[in-house]
Amino acid sequence: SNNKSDSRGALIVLEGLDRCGKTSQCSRLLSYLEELGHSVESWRFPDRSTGVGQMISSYLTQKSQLDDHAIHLLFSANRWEKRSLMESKLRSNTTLIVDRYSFSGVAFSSAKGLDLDWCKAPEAGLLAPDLVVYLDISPEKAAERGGYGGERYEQLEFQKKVALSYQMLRDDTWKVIDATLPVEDVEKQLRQTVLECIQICEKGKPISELW
Ligand code: FDM
Repeated sequence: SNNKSDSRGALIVLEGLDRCGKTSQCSRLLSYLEELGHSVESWRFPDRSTGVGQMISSYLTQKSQLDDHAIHLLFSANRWEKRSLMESKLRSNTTLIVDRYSFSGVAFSSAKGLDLDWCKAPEAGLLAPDLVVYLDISPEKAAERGGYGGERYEQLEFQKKVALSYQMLRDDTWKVIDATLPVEDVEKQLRQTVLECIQICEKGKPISELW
């Protein structure tokens, strides 16, 4: 329907390997949408500010060890604890730009060898993104950009496995952007597809759930 009360914000997710440029594109996109007068917020997962998020952060910075399944479920719990806030933001017409989501959860854990379906299961029932943008870069090129910060997963061999996992998850609803293009070109493509997505959500596209 075109009822104005059905209008809602869009759930936009950016995914990609470490050093693909996601985080800077998220902040550029945020400023752009704000300038256009949209109500918009920038989120990221893991959200390290919560109790669960602090456990995740300590794991990523190698201050603690956890079983692969256990950390997987913590990443998922970290999304579940934000689910209701996420839904109310969308329903009150705020667009969310999210740096990593369930696809990171599945890609990183399955890259360790965990079963893909097992990895997907705890994500079922979380809000489905209206748009997933994959910033595409090879693990080798990403590593050349330097600045791997020494967190647990920031190693070329592991990133190669993550890239393969992302390939399995990708479907034709994802918007793939070549992340090796100049920043402004990536930004331009991103803006266009995001504006289209926001328009569809404004027209009352129903909220749906994974998977
Ligand atoms: N990561 C991120 C996961 O392993 N599972 C998840 O569910 C999410 C959201 O955490 F290496 C990994 C991906 C990355 C690390 O992410 C921290 P940021 O974007 O560097 O904070």
